[in-house]
Amino acid sequence: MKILLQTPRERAAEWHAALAAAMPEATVAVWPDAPANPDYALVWKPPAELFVRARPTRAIFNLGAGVDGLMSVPTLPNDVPLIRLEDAGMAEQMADYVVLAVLRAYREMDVYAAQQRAGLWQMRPIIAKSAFGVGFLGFGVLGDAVARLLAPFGFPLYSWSRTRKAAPGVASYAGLAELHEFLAKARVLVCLLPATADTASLLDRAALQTLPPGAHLINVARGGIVVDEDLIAVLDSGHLAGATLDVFREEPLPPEHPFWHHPRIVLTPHVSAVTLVSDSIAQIAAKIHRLERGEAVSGVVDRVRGY
Ligand code: NDP
Ligand code: OXD
Repeated sequence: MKILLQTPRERAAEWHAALAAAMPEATVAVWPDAPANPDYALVWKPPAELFVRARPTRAIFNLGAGVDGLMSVPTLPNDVPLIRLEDAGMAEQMADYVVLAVLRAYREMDVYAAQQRAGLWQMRPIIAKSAFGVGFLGFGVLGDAVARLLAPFGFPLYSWSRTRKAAPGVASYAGLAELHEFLAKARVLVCLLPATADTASLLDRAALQTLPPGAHLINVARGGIVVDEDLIAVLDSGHLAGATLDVFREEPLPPEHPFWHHPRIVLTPHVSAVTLVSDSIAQIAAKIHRLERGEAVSGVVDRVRGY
């Protein structure tokens, strides 16, 4: 079996070693080496040239949960299944990150930090948890896992997805017709949607203004879901209390971007859930073995929906 591996260059040796150990029966080529017809390709944001030189015959594995960086490659073969990572150690990281951000918003830690810098000793009234709903915009593998970790803290939980969900303790909203009703409940909005044609710029001024006054946005999905200027306008107007941003339209975030120094924005460099090599390879190797036995696998991307 021939496998083509393409990863960020600095981690190629680590990926190669893990794959070779998990699949000793395979011959692994590391991009830019490229066998013409590998059985499988494991890729992350591949260059267009890759699929010109090497056309996988059995499946293409995306070394991440979001497939936007793969779906946008113009040479992507349309007759081979695309399979994405599902959790693979990312859900726990994402849950830690989001729970921290929700609690920081609820306990107004950024307000206290500003008061500290101003030498101000001033108590703020406690906020009733019943008035502090947390809404998950996107409730798939990661949204569901984050909600489970957040549940014991006692905030009302809401989800919005394409199809209706039945997670215990989480009120489900589905489809565009229910989006604004959902947004009005979310004192904290956690964005965990994939980047698709349908979700591009979904969080514009109208959507952000539908959030309750004092709301907080946590975007850990993709930057293109948020309209940057609209977010800044809604923060500056005081309608939104803050935003925690891990993802951006352009990454790295350009030095001149106003997000960097906005007093109500906390940002991190796309680290809320990093791809773990050993978990990811274990998941992919298990799926390859299933495919080789003629069995179905989960995580196959629906190309029409885009995720
Ligand atoms: P899933 O595919 O499991 O979940 C996606 C969710 O979004 C589903 O609930 C889906 O609804 C919903 N959705 C998609 N399109 C629409 C739409 N048009 N309208 C309403 N709901 C929609 O993905 P994951 O949970 O695994 O990952 C989510 C995203 O997180 C990834 O696509 C990626 O972009 C991002 N990510 C970011 C990371 C980081 O480090 N910042 C790390 C990993 C992922 P339904 O369930 O009904 O299909
Ligand atoms: C992913 C990511 O989609 O790292 O997995 O953003």
